[in-house]
Amino acid sequence: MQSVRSILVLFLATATAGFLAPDPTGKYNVTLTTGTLVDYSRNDAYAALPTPRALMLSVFQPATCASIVSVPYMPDKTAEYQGPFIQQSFNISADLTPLFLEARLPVCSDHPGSCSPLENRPILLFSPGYSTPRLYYSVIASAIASEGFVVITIDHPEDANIIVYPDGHVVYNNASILDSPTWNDWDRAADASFIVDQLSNATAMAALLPGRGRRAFATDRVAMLGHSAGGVAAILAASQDRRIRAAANWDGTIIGSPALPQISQPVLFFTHDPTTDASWLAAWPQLTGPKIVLRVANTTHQSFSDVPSLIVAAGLSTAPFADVVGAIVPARMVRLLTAYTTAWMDGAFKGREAGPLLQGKEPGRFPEVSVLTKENF
Ligand SMILES: *[C@@H]1O[C@H](CO)[C@@H](O)[C@H](O)[C@H]1NC(C)=O
Ligand SMILES: *[C@@H]1O[C@H](CO)[C@@H](O)[C@H](O)[C@H]1NC(C)=O
Ligand SMILES: *[C@@H]1O[C@H](CO)[C@@H](O)[C@H](O)[C@H]1NC(C)=O
Ligand SMILES: *[C@@H]1O[C@H](CO)[C@@H](O)[C@H](O)[C@H]1NC(C)=O
Ligand SMILES: CC(=O)N[C@H]1CO[C@H](CO)[C@@H](O)[C@@H]1O
Repeated sequence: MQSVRSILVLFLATATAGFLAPDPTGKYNVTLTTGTLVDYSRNDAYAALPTPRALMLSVFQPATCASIVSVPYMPDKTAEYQGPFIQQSFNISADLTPLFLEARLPVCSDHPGSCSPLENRPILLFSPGYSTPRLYYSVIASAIASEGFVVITIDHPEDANIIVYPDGHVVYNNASILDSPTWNDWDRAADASFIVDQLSNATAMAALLPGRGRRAFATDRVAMLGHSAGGVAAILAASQDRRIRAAANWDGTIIGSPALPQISQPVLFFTHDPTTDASWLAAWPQLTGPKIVLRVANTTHQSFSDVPSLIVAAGLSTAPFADVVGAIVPARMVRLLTAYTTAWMDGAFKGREAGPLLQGKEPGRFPEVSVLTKENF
């Protein structure tokens, strides 16, 4: 791993000015607003003291903007925590702290008058992997938002390994979540339902999105997706809340036995693996709507986050990290995740199951994607 060490030394020497994460790939610009929604009706099951569940959110809205600014990709406190955490978790010789400290995200300037978010767009909730902050999915969320969707990424308290709130206080992961046979996934699903409730609460939306005014969002086109445990949470949320009209699970094994009820909403699965996840096969009969399992060649479980995109944006190669992040070109991964996920959600909202891409009518567009199983459409 000498190569990684020398790359990082070079990186540290050159990256002090910061680097810009990739622009959103779609037809619109994207605004970013971060803030908190607090559910006073539910305490955190894993907080040491009774604490109402406080969800830290990033809201990405498609927009037309006069200018773009760059904002920190994550707070310094988060970056300084993530570097050593990832180094240890994946046993790599590189400490990625500088990568996270120097990364910046291109978003619309929120200067009044220079930016108009689009109205009446469908809304996608995004739930991260176990212990993973929502901030690791901002590039992907921007790409999806730039196709005309409002995307809301969620930090689930006591689950994300670190959450920094606007007032500066920090909440860390409580590993006893893993002692529960269903992890935190039902709490995550309840978080999603709470957010849908709040979307139709004009007061709550005015506090979360001050520039938007005192207006509720329509909740007739809401769906949920997520990575890993977040993908499982999306399915559970759809099972308990009919307002969530479709789900997408990016590489999330259903751990434990969450007693899945029948689910009629469309469910899309992405896997890095050449075989279909055994836990998905077990859940398959419960899914009575359109369902599909797609495999992406040359990926790993960690390909479904921004980390590979950041490595490339910093001018580095993902090759030394291929064991961890996969060999697929990160920009390609973002494009295909965006294309299939938005096609799936669009299909669900329009009442037909899928557009041409998912019906296999665009062969050659993404040859690295193969259909492992498909039913009911
Ligand atoms: C973790 O969760 C357990 C179970 O709810 C709780 O008893 C404990 O106090 C929590 N630990 C911390 C550090 O918050
Ligand atoms: C971590 O990586 C080093 C160097 O590649 C290796 O020697 C060691 O066995 C690894 N440790 C674990 C726990 O995998
Ligand atoms: C709407 O949001 C406000 C501010 O968060 C809150 O005080 C109020 O109770 C909410 N109303 C409903 C019906 O949930
Ligand atoms: C996977 O990566 C290898 C090596 O880079 C490449 O030759 C191959 O074409 C890729 N497979 C697909 C399906 O893209
Ligand atoms: C579609 C759109 O609004 N594109 C704009 C995004 O922002 C850049 C920089 O301000 C503009 O040049 C684009 O026209």
